[in-house]
Amino acid sequence: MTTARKRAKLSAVKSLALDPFHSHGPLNDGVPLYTALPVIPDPAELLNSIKQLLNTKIMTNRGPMVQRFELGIADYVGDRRLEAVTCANGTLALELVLRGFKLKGKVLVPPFTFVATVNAIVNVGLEPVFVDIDPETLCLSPKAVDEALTHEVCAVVPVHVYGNPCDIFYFESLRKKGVRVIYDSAHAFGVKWNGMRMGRWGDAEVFSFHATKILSACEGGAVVTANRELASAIKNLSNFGILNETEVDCVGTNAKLSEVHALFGLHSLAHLDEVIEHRVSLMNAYRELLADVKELRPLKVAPETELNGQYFPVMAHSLEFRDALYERLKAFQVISRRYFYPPLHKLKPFRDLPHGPLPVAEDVANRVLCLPLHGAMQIRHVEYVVDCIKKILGK
Ligand code: T4K
Repeated sequence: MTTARKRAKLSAVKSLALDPFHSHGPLNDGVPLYTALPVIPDPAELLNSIKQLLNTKIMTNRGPMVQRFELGIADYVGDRRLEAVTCANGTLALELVLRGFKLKGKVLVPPFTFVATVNAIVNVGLEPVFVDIDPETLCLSPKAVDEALTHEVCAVVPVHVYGNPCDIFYFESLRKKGVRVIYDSAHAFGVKWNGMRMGRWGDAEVFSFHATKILSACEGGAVVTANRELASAIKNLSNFGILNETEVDCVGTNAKLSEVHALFGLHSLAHLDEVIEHRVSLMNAYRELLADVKELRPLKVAPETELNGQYFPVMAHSLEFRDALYERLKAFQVISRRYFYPPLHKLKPFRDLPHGPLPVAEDVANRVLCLPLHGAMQIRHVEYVVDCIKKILGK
């Protein structure tokens, strides 16, 4: 190896070791406060389980860990009718639901969501139609959905944005009209609505277990449904469409979750209630401390909703103000995120899709800011962020 290459390799290793992305020490270490940080289960317990798993030599193909994780997910959601099927990630899980229903035509979807929601629709050959959101819930607006419904619409993909539930009553009524309702519940694992956990609504709900999600498998996702036929179709599609050694049922893909990811997920699930409790306490601290900061308005939460503390969004009064705050917070090592800006209909791959007026989604995307909220934070970190905001605002 040449000296220059050796030096380059060494500096790459050093920068990895110093990368604050991979550590979350106290603020006085100069480590930035990120909006999200993975929830890591107890490393000693996890490593011990991984050792045992390695001895079994069963690494994938719907092994015992995947099956235990699926039972654990369905059990946590808490409705005996439900089955959970895991996938390699939430995006693939959504794609497989759409494929499992053999849908054709248009799918109504909000433009105020993560790009994965609409990627999944396009990837399976369906036609997304952006529909505006409600200014209070930030989820799909029932009125706008009603206006966009035509005989070509085969499904709707409402997103529980930041874990805030969509108008469940409205979407349940839509199913009776023959429209498939598939919730993108990527942010909503563990959220309760009227005392019931998300996962039981619509034709299916799709969760993400990405590293930054409240329930993490590093990467992973799941479909939760009471429709056994759909569950079985998804298992088949995610395993190449294989029926048995000599028969293939359909053109499938490989969307299986590995045993190691499932094991990580099981360890995370065991501590989920504590994680939610802690994050909700941080969320409440933000609400209290920001009460006199009139320039930023936290999201309204309906009395029937118990959030999981996945994100803490605030609304500013203008794009200019939001962006200035976002930039200036960086100087204090506070890395907030503008989830979801720009709205999807402004992004290159989707710009030319036909859609009606989307004033609420545009306005919200222009003004929203997600403040740091993750399990490694303590109340003092919330106080720090709010102090920084007050300093910037000259309070
Ligand atoms: N539907 C919705 C509504 C979604 O929000 C998502 C995913 C999906 C569907 C699709 O689910 P998956 O296919 O992902 O299962 C992140 C996540 O990658 C993405 O999963 C998530 N939504 C989205 C809202 O956020 P980015 O591009 O913002 O991630 P990134 O890499 O900037 O990470 C955010 C912060 O997290 C960083 O500042 C530091 C921290 N981080 C991140 C990773 C990956 C860590 O500390 N360690 C890590 O390993 O998308």
